[in-house]
Amino acid sequence: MLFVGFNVFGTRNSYTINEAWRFSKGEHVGAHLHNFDDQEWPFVNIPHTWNAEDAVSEPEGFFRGEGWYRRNIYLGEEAADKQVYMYFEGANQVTELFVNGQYVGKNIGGYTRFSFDITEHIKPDDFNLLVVKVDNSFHPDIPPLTADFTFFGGIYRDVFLKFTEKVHISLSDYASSGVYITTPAVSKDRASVAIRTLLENKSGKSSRVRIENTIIAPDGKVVKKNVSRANVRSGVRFEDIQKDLVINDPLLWSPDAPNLYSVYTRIYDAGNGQLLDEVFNPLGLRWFEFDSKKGFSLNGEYLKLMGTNRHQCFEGLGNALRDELHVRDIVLLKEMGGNFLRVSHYPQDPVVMELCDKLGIITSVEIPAINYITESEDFTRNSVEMAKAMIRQDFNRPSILIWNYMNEIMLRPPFERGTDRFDAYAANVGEYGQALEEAIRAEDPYRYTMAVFHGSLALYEAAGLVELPMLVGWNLYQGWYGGRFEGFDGFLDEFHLKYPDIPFFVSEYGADVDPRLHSFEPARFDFTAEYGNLYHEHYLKAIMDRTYVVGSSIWNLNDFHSEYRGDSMPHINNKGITTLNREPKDTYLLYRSFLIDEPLVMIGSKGWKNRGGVADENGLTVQPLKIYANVEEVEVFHNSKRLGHYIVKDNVAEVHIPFVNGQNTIEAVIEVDGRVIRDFYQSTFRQIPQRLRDVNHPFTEINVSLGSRRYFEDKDAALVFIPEQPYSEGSWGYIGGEPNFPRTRFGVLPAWETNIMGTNHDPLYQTQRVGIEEFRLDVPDGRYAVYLYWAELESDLEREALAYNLGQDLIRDEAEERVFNVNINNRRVLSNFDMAGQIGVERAIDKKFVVNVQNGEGLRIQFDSVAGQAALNAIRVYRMY
Ligand code: GCB
Ligand code: CA
Repeated sequence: MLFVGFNVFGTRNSYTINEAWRFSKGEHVGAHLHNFDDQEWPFVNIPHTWNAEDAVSEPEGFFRGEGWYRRNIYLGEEAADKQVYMYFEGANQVTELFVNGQYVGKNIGGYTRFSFDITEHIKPDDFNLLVVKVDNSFHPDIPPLTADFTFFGGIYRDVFLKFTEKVHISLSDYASSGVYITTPAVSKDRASVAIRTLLENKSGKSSRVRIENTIIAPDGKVVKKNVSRANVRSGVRFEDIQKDLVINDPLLWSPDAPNLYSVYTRIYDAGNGQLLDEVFNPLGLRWFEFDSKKGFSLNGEYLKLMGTNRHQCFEGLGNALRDELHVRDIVLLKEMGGNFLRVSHYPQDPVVMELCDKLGIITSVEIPAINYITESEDFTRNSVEMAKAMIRQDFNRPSILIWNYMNEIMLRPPFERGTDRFDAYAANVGEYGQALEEAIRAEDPYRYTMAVFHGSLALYEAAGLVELPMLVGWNLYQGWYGGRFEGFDGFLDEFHLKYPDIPFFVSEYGADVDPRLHSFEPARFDFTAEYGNLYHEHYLKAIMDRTYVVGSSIWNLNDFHSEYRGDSMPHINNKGITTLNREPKDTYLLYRSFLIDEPLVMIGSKGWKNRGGVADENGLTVQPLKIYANVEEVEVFHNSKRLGHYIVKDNVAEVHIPFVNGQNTIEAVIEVDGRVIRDFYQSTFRQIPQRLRDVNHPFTEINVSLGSRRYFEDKDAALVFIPEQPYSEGSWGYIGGEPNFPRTRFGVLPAWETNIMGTNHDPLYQTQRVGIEEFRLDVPDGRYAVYLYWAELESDLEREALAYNLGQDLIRDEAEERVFNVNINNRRVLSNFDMAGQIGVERAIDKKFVVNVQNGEGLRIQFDSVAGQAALNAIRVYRMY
C-alpha cells in the first residue's frame, strides 16, 4: 500500500518470462520479424538446452549452431513510463536479441549474465515480439575453445524482465547489481565498509536524488544508515561513493557461522521524497590470508579449505537446471562437511553463489579459459570482458575469495614443443595471463587471483605463468591417468620446495567411478568404486598431512557430461563423488565421515543392490565391505548375527562379510556417549555354488565378464556379472586364452574405454578373453538359454586425438583378422563368425542360443579359430527348465 498513488508496482519490478517460447534449431531467415510463421515450432520452457539428448546419444558429436526462440509477450501498465530491461542469467554462447523486429544487441560468452535495455523497442499495453537467437558454434575468439565438458547450447538459465523508474540504480554495468561493496578493513572489533553505487537517469532531465544505504545486521537491526545527495544528469552514469561506514563488534562471516548483513541501497527523489529504486546486496565481514607456509586463515584462524569442484549439469537435463537443482548441490556439499567450492570451469547460476554465501562455503570463481588460447586480440578481449562481467556480477558475495582466470591453459598447445613457434606461443600465453591478471587486480584489489595448471610445471614456467597469480592451483591425477598415488605426494613436496613462497591449492584430483562396476582387485582405470576409494583415501591423507597445501577441491562434486568421452559410460565423466543424479558414491561418504564432527556411521557400496560370487567350501562367499565412521570402533551385524567390533582407521573400517544366497542385511552400529547410531545396507546376493550340480543349491543362472576382474551390475535387470575364472571339474570357467588388455603410452589398462555402439552396458564389452578355446559349465541336465556377448575391440578406425586425453594415448597394432566358429556341445552354431566384417568394430553383439543339456554332458561353448584368435566378452547362462 505504501506506494499507491505514484507507483502501482513499487519501485522496481522483476519477473521471469521462462514459459512457452517457440523454439527451433538451425538457421531461420527472417525469424526476428512479426510475419514469420512459427506455428510449427514446438513450445519449450526456459531453462532450456537443445543438446539434452544428442549430447548423450550414440552418434558422435552434438548440434552446434543456431537456435531461435520466439515469444509474443503482453506488456501491461507495468511497462509504461518505465525503463525496461531484459535480463539473462546465462545463454550459451553468443546471444542476439530482437524486439518487435528490431535488433537490440548481442552478448558474447556462455556463462556470465547480461542485460539489454529494451525500452526504446517496446509498446506498453500491447503484445511485443521477443526473438532470441543463440549460437553455440565453435568460435576461435571465444573461450572455451575445447574442454572436458559439453558445451550445451540454449537459453539454459532464467530470463527476466525488469522494470525500473527512469532514474534508477544501474542494470547495465555488465549486468551487475549496480552496487559495489568493499570492506577495506575488518577486524574483530571493527569493520569499515565502502559502497559505490552507479545511477542512471533516462528521464531527459536532471534529477536531484537522495542515496541511502542501510546496513542491517544478521539479527535484523539497522546498524548503519548513510545518506548522500546528488544531482544526476540525464544520460550520464553517476557514481556515488559512501565510505568509512563503520560497524563495531561485527559478527564475522565464516563457514561455521555464515553471518550475513544486508545492504539496502535506496534512491529517493530529493524533491517529493518518492522512493525511486531499491537494490539488495549481501554483506559478509571477514578477512583472510593465503600463506605459502602456514596455509589459509580466515578471521585470523587457520582453516584448511576442503571441498569440491562442480559442473552445472544433471541427468537428462543437460545444463538446463531449475534453481532447486542448483541449490541441492550446494546443500550436498555442505552436508558433506565441505567448506570450499571451486566454481568450475565458469561462472554459475546466481543461486549457486547465494547458497554459498548463506551456507558458508568459500569459493573461487573462474572464466572458461581452458586447454589453449587463440593468439588474437579478440580472444584476449573477450576473456578480459568475461572476467570483468564475472567480477562485477558477483562482486558482493562474501563467499568469493578468489578469482581464477585459467585452467590448464598449456595442456594442448597447438605447436610442437622445442620449436620457435612453440616458444612464441608460450610467450603469448604469458601475455594473455598478464592481461587477465592486471584486469582482475584492477577490478578487485581485495581478493586473490589464481591460475590453475596441470601437472607439467615446465610448461607453465615456459609461459611465465607460475609466479604471476597470487595463488596457484594444481590439477593432479597421479595414479589415475598415469603413475602411482605416491607421485602426488612427491609433486606437492617438490613444488613447495622449488617455490616456497607460492601458496597453492590442489584445485583438482579424482578418479572415475562407474557405480555399476566393482572389483576386489581394483586397478588404475578400471572405473570401479573400489579403485576410486583407494585413490581418495590416499589423496585425502596426503592433503591433510601438508599444512602448506592451503586446500583442495575434489574433481568433482558430481558426474557430468563430456560428449566426446568414451570410458565405461560414454559421454559422461564419472569422477563425481555423486552420480549424474546426485546419488552419493562411497567417496562422498569417506569425506563426510572425515569432515563432519558429529558422530556418523555409513556403510559403503550402498548402491550395489545386486551382488554375486562363488561359494567357498562352507557355502559362504566372503567379500570385503567398507564402513565409514568418525569414531574408533564400529560393531557389525550380518543378517542379525553379530560379526564383531571393527577398528576404524582413517575413517574406514574394512569388514569381511560372509554373504549368503538371497537377502543380506548388514547393520553397522556405533555408540557415542550413550547414543546409538546405526546404518543399514541391503543387497541381494546371487551365489554360485562350487559345484553346479549341487542338489542342495539348484543352479539357476550365472553371468560372467570375460578378460576381467570386475563385477558389473545391471541395475535395471537386477543382476550382476562376476569376474571370469578358469574352469575346474564340476564347476565353470574358461579354457585357454588371455585377457585382451589395451596398451597405452601410460601402461597397460585393465579395460578398454572405447564407446561401444548398440548398448548402454559398455563395460561388458570393453573386456574380452582372446584365444579362448572353450567356456565350460558342468550344469545339471535341463534346458538352458545361453547368451554370448561380443564386441570387436581391435580396430583401425582413425580417431581424432581427443580434446582431452591425459594419458589415454592408445598404442594400436594393425588390427588382425578374427574369424572363428562357435560350437555348443559339439554342434556348430556359428560358422565363420567375423565381427569386424559382418557387424563392424566396436559394436555390441548379443546372441541367445537355447540348448538342451542331457546325459550329464554339461555345457561346452567351444571356439575354434579360422583366422586370428577367437574371443568372448561376456556370457550369461540361464536355466529355463
Ligand atoms: C582436468 C580438467 C577437467 C577434467 C578433468 C578430468 O584436469 O581440468 O576439466 O574434466 O581433468 O576428468 O580429466
Ligand atoms: Ca536461476
